[in-house]
Amino acid sequence: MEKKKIISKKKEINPSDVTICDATAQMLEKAKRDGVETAFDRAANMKACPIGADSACCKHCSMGPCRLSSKDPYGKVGVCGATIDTIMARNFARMVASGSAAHTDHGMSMLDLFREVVKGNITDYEIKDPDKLEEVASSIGIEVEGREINDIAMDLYKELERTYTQVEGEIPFAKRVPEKTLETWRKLGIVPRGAMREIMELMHRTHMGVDQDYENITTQINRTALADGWGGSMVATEISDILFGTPSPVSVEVNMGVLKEDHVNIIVHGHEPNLFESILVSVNEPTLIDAAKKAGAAGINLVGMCCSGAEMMSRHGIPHVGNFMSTEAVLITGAVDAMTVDVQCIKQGLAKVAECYGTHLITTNPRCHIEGAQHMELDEHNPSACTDEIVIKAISRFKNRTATIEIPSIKNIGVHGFSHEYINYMLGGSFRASYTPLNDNIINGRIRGVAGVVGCTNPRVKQDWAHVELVKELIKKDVLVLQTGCSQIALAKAGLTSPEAAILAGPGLQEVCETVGMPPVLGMGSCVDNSRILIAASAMVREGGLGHSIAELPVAGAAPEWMSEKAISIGQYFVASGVYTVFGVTFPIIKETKFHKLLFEGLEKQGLGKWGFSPDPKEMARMMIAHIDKKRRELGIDKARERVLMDMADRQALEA
Ligand code: NFS
Ligand code: SF4
Repeated sequence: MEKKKIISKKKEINPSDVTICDATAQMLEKAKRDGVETAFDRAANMKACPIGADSACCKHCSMGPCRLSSKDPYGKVGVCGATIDTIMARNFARMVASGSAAHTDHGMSMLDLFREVVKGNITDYEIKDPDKLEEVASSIGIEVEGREINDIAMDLYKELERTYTQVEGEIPFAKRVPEKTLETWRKLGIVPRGAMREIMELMHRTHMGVDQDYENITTQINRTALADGWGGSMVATEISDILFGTPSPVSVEVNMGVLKEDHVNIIVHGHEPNLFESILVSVNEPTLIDAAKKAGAAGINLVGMCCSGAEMMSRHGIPHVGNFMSTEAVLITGAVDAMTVDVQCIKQGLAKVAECYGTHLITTNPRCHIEGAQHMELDEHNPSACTDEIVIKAISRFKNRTATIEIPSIKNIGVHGFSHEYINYMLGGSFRASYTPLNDNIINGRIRGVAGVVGCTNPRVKQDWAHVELVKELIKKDVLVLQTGCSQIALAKAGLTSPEAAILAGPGLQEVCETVGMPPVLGMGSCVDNSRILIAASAMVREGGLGHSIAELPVAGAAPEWMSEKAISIGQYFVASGVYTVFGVTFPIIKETKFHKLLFEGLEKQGLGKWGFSPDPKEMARMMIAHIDKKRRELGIDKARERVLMDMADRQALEA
């Protein structure tokens, strides 16, 4: 019998269907001509596993793997007897453990660097922001008055090390948590000890045959997530500010048009700012600039990508070339001479694309090698050995460029770098820096509430679309938006990070933006910088008038195009901190199960926040605004808003 040959035809993508980023779409067209494949193509040809998407399978032991049914979740249990709630909670827990591990390990690398700088063993970096050092130190009870910077720094190091190693008792930054929120955590037993201990315990408890009560697993999920948000992530942000400077607003160019055909183009993509800081020194080295010119280049052009790019644009105004779903696309320009990557969100697919265009793809961190990429390790004791070499490689590729070059001529200018310190200063003025004006504007109703919109882009969603639609809707309804990471870049490309974008805001928010001269969307940096949002929220509580815990504030969070385990950990620490947090794309839990009800309703009853889900950004905005309005009602400030809006309508009618 003759077998019929089945030729599976590859699905072709239509670039304008998969992204609203015109530069990325242009590059996907070029990719077709060049015969190059990207994650967009692979997503179209890889059907997501429906059982995995619902988290209805377990492979924690070899009696399985066990598959349960999403249609009839309580119809079956695993070979060991594990129920659907146990299986989903364990899977979710491990996402949190991994995400929390990524952020805390990043934070620990920054802290290692800080220790060696303070001890004098590393001399290429220094304490750039002693004010921030003192502020962080005194926030956790370290005496700063009349003391040497180095002594304060050493004490700070010793304290912050506990964020990781603390065996019993609370991590240092628990001192920054609003009292009532902390009380709730203490009652629930979720104040984190050191991250190493929390992550270890969560991995232990989710091993086959240990914790088989989804409620009890969730307790440790919360504790581990909080060790990320108020632990590792916060350490990463604060130490990076101390070493490299606290951001303040700066005008920056974003998008692929920041590449320059006549320059040696170097992209830094990743998460840890130390390599980026050092390569910034290398590209300004006169001998290397000379070498570039000798090779026929007009100069060296250093640009950032993804999260470390978001930090560098906030701190130094370095141009930013794009977010997560543009990392392959940018190589297709043919104009990138070298791309360095360190850790996190680095697609293995980059190696293939880089090879097609002769771009040097260089890994620099011992934790992340990629088959097919060159590994050049960064040693902080002698960083220029690595970063100079990267520049030299890029120059040699420039000299021998063979790829056809096409750079989308799109650049968007916006203002970025709103640290919580700056928001304090900006709204309060230099004489009386405080959050009072923000709280006042919320209480009087000009600003309806505050939303954090953050997180990845994902080829399962039209790139940037959900971010942009959601944020437009929020600001239109007078919600001030705080942003980080890939989401911030999506809005920057859509032009919403410029002060002129205030005209897209509702009348109340518009008035505040125009008075202060700020955009309606405030970019705060990378994903670890979500900790800045936690601090801003705590400052709002302390300022008074908006309740006593984060859970009482008229705020909400969202990650409309999330993809990583880190995003789940972030979502969970916002929820545990008291924030209603809405995710898009898909949610890895079956609806109408007990575990789902706990995350989406139960946690709020315990005094924490809760999860929400919708793949539709308009619906997401509606859910967030409904929550904000509910909080306003509970605070008794709902009437003020009606009055202020009426006033404004009257004034506009008069002016007309
Ligand atoms: Ni954060 Fe997602 Fe990655 Fe940064 Fe971008 S994808 S969770 S935003 S680069 S970490
Ligand atoms: Fe199956 Fe239980 Fe083993 Fe998981 S732990 S694979 S549910 S037998």
